[in-house]
Amino acid sequence: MDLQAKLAELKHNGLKEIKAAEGMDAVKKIKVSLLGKKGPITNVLRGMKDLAPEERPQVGKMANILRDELTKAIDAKTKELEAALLQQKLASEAIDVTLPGTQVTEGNPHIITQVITQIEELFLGMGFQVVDGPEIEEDHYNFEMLNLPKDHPARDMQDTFYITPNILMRTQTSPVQARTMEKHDFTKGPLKMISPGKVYRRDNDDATHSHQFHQVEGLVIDKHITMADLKGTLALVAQTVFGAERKIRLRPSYFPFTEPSCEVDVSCFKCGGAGCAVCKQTGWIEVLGAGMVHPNVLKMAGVDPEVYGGFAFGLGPDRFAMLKYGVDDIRQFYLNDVRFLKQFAQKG
Ligand code: 2NL
Repeated sequence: MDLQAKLAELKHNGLKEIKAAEGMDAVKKIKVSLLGKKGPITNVLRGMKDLAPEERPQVGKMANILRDELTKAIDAKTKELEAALLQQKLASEAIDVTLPGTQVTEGNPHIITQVITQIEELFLGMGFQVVDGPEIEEDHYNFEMLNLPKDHPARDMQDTFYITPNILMRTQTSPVQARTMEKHDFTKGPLKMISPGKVYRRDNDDATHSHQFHQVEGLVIDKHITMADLKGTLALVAQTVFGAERKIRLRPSYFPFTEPSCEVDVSCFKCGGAGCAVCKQTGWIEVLGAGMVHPNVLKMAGVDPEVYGGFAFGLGPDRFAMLKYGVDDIRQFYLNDVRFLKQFAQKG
């Protein structure tokens, strides 16, 4: 067979082989076998020395053309296979956006947090500041500055977690108010604040007692503050939490840090005041304690009781939440049982 016929056959078979190749590896093998150093084209080019000199350019040209043709065919096949592989990959990795998503469990604010937030928003709207403070307190701020000296019998009313003789877990959030009052510059204007937070008592836990619970205390100090300011403010608290129709009434009481002091009842949100099981047939529910700031408390914070006066109150968000949502055991708030907590998820 002459060389030209051999080259034609090489072309025919080579193209056929390339066309039939079934994968990248096969193409690579074919490339080596056809175009490599030991391949037939190299062989032809090597055999040129045996040809007559006039034949050489012609055969050389044909061999080069054939090599280019086969190279092109291999490149085209490679591209074709790559495209097919990419299609395969895209198909296998495709995301079906119509499939339902994985359900993510959503949390909700704790019911106590919800009550506190509601009260905070009311007071922020009236220009009060919301102030935080330490839960581990000094005896001085927790008791002394609130008119409860070391030998005061009222200290027995509050069994306290002591850390050292002078450091304790705060039993109320009033120390935050004492700290703020002490720092306040009254030449710049009145002090209007609330201090929400967690407080601690040495108590045995039962349905109505918890060694940890919450308090929101409020304090206003200015010239010419009266008990009418107190009553108006607390009526808004009662109406915000228990409903716009609520009324409040004040009964005389005693706290060491206020004088006069009072306990505050809200008209029953269940029966509207007619008498039912919730209000024990009285029409009223006790919800907080309050009073006019004791002159000793003002003095100890460096405020002149001859010029300034104010009102203060303390309320329990735990008690508010129990009343409002009919929770009969305060311990529910601290068990973190999701089945309990998620009942209070706000919809939307
Ligand atoms: C309650 C109700 C109350 C206060 C807290 C207070 C704070 C300062 C000055 C005066 Cl800095 N008073 N707080 C006042 C009255 C009641 O809490 O049942 N407490 C045992």
